[in-house]
Amino acid sequence: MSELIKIAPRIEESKYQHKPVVALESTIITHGMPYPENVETALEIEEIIREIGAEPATIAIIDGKIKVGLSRDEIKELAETDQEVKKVSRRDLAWVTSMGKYGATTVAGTMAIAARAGIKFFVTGGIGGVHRGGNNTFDISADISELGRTPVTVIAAGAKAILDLPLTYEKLETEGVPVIAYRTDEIPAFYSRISGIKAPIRLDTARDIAKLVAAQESLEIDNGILVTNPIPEKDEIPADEINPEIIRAVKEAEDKGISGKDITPFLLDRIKEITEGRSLEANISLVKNNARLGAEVALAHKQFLA
Ligand code: PSU
Ligand code: MN
Repeated sequence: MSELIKIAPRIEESKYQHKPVVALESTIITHGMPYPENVETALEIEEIIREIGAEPATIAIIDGKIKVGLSRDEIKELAETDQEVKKVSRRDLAWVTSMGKYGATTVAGTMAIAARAGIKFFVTGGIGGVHRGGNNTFDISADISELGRTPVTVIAAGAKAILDLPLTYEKLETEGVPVIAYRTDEIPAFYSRISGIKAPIRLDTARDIAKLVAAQESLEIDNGILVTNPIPEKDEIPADEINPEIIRAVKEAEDKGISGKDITPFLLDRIKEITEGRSLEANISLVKNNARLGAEVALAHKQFLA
């Protein structure tokens, strides 16, 4: 493996002992949530994964080295450093490592590294997708093409509601990505449990999801799988409440000329302000919920290993 990738000894040890490892991204820490909720949440989701019996591996770039399995101190360092921390997608990996900079990996960036480190499961909040108006701007997250090319199973609360969800799921279909909805007939929409989009595949147990992952492996279909897990009911923001706020934030981004990789962090932050923190609470709740399911699936997958 590349000398630019440093795998923590506890992760190597877990792999050696066939203990399941669950990857975690770091853009959600540096660009997705404010301080100190970002650090608290990052550490809490690691705990949730450990309690279920899997090993968490948060991935980020520190001083030009890609670290798989950050320590608690490194997670704090990433959130607290005075250095600029780049948002790192697949295209940025070579640049940020070669310049010796700090970087937080997105879903696409994390998947690319997880696959190289032999990690098969990855938990996040929501994936990127086709932005609203993306049919004109071509702003389609690299998360989509990564799912189309890298064999990692991503557990998320769906694509983020700030996106054009129907177009996002069309693209995922084109990329050949199995999209599973957990215990629901509709794909969830991040802050809310429903999207109006019928789930292509509904599965009701972690075991059935793990079995699908094993079948995909057996067939050597080497692209990603997306598991969508609805936010817990008590923390849901119903679609008709959050949608007008999203439309407002998208309009503001347009007026300010914000585009490219800055748009997702801008929208998440504005929606948090507009909803007076309610969207942040929802985001924290859904990531924890995904951590639980992701660890359960990773554990269940063990029984299907040849
Ligand atoms: N999900 C969250 N918060 C986030 C993100 C996802 O709950 O901050 C990040 C992920 O890292 C995702 C990225 O990969 O936003 C998508 O950005 P873009 O649309 O620029 O590809
Ligand atoms: Mn983009």
